[in-house]
Amino acid sequence: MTTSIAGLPAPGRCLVMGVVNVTPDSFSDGGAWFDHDAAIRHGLGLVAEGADIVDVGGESTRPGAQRVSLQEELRRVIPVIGALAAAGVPVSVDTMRAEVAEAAVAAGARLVNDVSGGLADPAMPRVVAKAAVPYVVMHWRGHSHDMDTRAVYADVVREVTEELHGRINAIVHEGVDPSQLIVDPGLGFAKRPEDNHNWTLLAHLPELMELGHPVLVAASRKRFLGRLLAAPDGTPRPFADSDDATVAISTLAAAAGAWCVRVHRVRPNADAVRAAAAWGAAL
Ligand code: PMM
Repeated sequence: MTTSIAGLPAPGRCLVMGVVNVTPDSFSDGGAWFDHDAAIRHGLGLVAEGADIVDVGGESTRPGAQRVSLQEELRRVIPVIGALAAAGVPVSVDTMRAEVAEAAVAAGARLVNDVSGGLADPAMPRVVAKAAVPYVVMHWRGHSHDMDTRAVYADVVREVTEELHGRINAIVHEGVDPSQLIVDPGLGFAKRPEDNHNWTLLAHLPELMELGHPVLVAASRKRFLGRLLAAPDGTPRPFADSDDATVAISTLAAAAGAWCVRVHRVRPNADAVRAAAAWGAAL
C-alpha cells in the first residue's frame, strides 16, 4: 500500500522509520543515545542513511520495564525532537502519554506513535484529534511488566484485528480523522515467541490491511528474532545481531504492502524497501 498520509513523506514505496531511543535501558539499543547530543547526531545519521521518519522515544517498553515519570520522559525527548524537527527531519514521538505527545507536536513532531493505541492514557485520542497529526495505533494488551501473561489467543490474527478495529472506532469517536490512522500489530507486545504469534501476524498482514488503514511493521531487534536465530544450545541471538533477519522481514513486509517499517539499522532496510519497490514496479 503506497497510501500517503498528510504531512509525511510519500515516496511511493514502503517508508523507513529509524529509531532513536533516548533511554538508558531500551531492550534493543539501551543507553547508546541517552545523551541529547548523541541522540540528535544519531537521528541525523539515520536520515543520511535513508530514514524517511525518525521515531524518538524516552520510555523503554522492553519486557518487564517499569514506567518513567512524565517529567523525565519530557526531559529526555523534547530537546531531541525540537532539534531534529528544526533540521527539517520528519519526526515521530514514541509515547503513551498525552502530555508528551502534545509537547512533542509543539516542538515539531509530525506523527504520534502510541504503543498502547490510546489505552494507556485516555486523554491521548483527544490530544491527537486537536493536533490533527497522523497517529500510529498499535495492538496492546497492557504495560510491559505483565504483558507476557496477557499473550493468550485462540486465533491471534482475528483477535488482534478485532481489538484494533475496536480501538479505531473508539479513537475516531473521540474526534480523530480516520485518514490519519495507521495500525500496527504490536510484534512482541503480548505476543509469545513460543506460540509463533509474531510470525503468524506477519504472514497475515493482508488481513490487517483489510482494516483499511496503512500498516506499520516493527520487527527490528524483537525477542522472536533472537529466538529464531538461537545457537544450537538454544541461547537466543543477541538483539543487535538479528539485524539481517530484520532486513528480510522489511523486504517481505514491503512486498506484502506494508506502509512503513520501523528499524534500528536504517541503511540495509532502506536498501531492502527500495529493492522491493523496484521489483514490484516491474511486475
Ligand atoms: N516497539 C517498540 C517501541 N516502539 N512502536 C511501534 N509503533 N511498534 C512497535 O512494535 C514498537 C514501537 C519496542 O522498543 P524498541 O524501541 O527498542 O524497538
